[in-house]
Amino acid sequence: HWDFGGSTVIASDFIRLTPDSQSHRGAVWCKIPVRMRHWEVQMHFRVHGSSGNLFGDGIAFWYIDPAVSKFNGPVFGMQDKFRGLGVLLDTYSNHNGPHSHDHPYISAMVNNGSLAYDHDRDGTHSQLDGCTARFRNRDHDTLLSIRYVNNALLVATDIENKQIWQPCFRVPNVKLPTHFVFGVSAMTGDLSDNHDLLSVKVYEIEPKEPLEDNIGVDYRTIEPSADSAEPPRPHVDSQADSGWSFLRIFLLVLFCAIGLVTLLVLGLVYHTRQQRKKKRFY
Ligand SMILES: [Ca+2]
Repeated sequence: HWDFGGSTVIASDFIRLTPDSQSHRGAVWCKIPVRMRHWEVQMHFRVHGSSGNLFGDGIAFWYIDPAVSKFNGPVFGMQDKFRGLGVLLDTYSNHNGPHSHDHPYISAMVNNGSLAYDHDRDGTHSQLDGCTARFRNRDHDTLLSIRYVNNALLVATDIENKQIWQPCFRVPNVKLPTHFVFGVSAMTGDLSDNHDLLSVKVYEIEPKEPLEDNIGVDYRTIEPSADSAEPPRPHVDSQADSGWSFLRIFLLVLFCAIGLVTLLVLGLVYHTRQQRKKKRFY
């Protein structure tokens, strides 16, 4: 029922999505669409590496539309502008702005296919909510729970070896259709880590008080959407970036000017030679 791709290696008792080396993307995904309206996924994973403070990029859980979303891309191994839900376990802090938080950081993103994930800002513009969770290089089991019940998304961790689910965040009003697929992917870039998956357990949840669903609604056709917990803020390039952009524009203009002058000079030389040739003929 499961398929895999990229750098994924299947071992006897776990799946290695990426090895602890640069520029790898790996993924596993379930080929069977999820028919359940309310579910919980418990993911037993392990992120570990030899380096002390330089490691990345992270591992992610997905519930996505397999028709338009592909497991080979820059968002922790998923292509950008996916359709569905991503729960992103980001180990490396690319973002050093006023909205920086400690890493590893777990966040959720819901996308209808139109949003781009901003890797350089750790997705802080598009996340619904998030929490810091120190799951890396632990000697005991590390688990993640993703619950989607009554249109609410609840993400919890069990990473302190206490066998207790610690809530990470809860987001209400998350609209997701049925018949998407579950998947897990991971990515390394300049920095790396082993990203291992030990098990994925899927449970159907019977809500005590289910939502009053409209009769006749086709849950396959619901458009993925969610209310963001993050206050909207403009996307501003950092000073270093704008400085580089200015330098690039300046160089581009300079090269264009040099190119134009060279063309003019060559044109003039050619024109003068042609004139001389004509003079010789007559
Ligand atoms: Ca990051």
